[in-house]
Amino acid sequence: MTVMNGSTIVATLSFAANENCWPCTANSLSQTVSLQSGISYSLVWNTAGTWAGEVGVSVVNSSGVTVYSMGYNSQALAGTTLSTFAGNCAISASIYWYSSATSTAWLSSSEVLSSGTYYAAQVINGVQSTDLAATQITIIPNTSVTTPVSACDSYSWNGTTYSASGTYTGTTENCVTQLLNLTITPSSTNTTTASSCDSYSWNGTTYFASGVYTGSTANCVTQSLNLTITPSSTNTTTTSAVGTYTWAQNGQTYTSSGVYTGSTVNCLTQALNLTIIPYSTTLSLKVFLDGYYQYGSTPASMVAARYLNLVEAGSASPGAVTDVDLITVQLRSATNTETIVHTVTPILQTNGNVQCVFPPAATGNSYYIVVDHKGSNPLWSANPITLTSSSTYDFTNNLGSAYSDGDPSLSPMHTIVSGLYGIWLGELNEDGYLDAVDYSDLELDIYASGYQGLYLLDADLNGDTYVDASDFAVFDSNSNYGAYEQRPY
Ligand SMILES: [Ca+2]
Ligand SMILES: [Ca+2]
Repeated sequence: MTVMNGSTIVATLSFAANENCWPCTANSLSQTVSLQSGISYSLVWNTAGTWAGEVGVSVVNSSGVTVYSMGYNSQALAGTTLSTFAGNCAISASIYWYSSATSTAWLSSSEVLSSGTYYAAQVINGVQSTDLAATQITIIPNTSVTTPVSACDSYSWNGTTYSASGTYTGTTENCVTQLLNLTITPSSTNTTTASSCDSYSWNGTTYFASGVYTGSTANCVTQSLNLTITPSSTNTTTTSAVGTYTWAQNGQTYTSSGVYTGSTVNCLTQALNLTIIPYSTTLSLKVFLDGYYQYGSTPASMVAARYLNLVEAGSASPGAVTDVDLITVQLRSATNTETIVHTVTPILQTNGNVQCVFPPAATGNSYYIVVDHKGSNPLWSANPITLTSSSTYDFTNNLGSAYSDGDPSLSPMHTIVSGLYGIWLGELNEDGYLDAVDYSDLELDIYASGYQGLYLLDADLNGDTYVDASDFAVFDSNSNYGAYEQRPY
């Protein structure tokens, strides 16, 4: 057999003749043929011999791979090209490392290299290059980069979810290993309980209703607000007191009227609507005007003269149906009767009562009580009276209650009916005497009443709103007595 490159015999495969065996496996010939890469070769069986099954062929490449096989009993193929091969065998390259340029033994593949110069040779198909390449080896120590991470409950890294704190190892690239220093913190809630009136501000938000509100989360702790809102309300206590008032709610003492605010508990504010009644000296008088007496009344009563006049005059606020008229009550010094210490102008009531309120300084002092009406002489108390904070004085049931200068011909008060005494009415010109001189004033009022429609006239001596002949009857009777002001000096 020959290995041909075209028509050129590259190699001749020969075998010893006359081998008489069957099969002759014990007499196999193995022959290596070197081929040039990049060129095709043909294996040619030139001439057959005597025996039908005289030869078998196996072609094995340098890598040990059988690339052609022909069994025995193939004599018919004699004289033919058995196979064509390409010389470009598969390259199997590797690097051998040497510790020096002159070393003949390469280093074991398990040799641990250190930084320095090594020499490398390439081996292809078992053929080593003749040159050794000096190669600078730099050993890079393994390093790691640790990434600290804090997470709530769990953390995913490189496709893995971690739920516990710890240090985890990730990939290594270029001698750098990634490490994860993981801190896992369980999520939790920090609840703040608050109660407020009307509204509550929390973390910049104002809430107006009760409820549970969620705030910000930091370090795996979520803030929560359990809020109770109560509407504000006020409980007002209304009361009055004389002089001062001490509010038990707060222990404070007040001396003037007003609305005061006390403490607030559970959104309920206490308030005090206080009326302070000033300290005073009260004198409860009883006095009658003779002309106004309603004959036969029981108990004795007077005409509501001022009220009736105001009603007749069309006043929208005529006062009370028990109002008789305004009178003047003076407190005069007991030692100097010309000195008027206090004066009030109360409204006389139909039953004769009249409330006089003097300043508190009047209490404890002694005064003459002087009562005057627009149609009468002043009526003096018989003696100075020492006032208390609440005094009474009755002119109506006792003649001796009025001052008398001792004139036996003139009683200081008019006996209206038995046991009932009153002020003489009819002194109209303010000269101190109730007499005929006053008649001209009466006539003027009769004219004013009848022709001018005027009311509240001084000469309405019986309180029926008009000044006419019926008032003259009172005047005529009283003027005959010649009443005058009886007073001490
Ligand atoms: Ca007079
Ligand atoms: Ca009258």
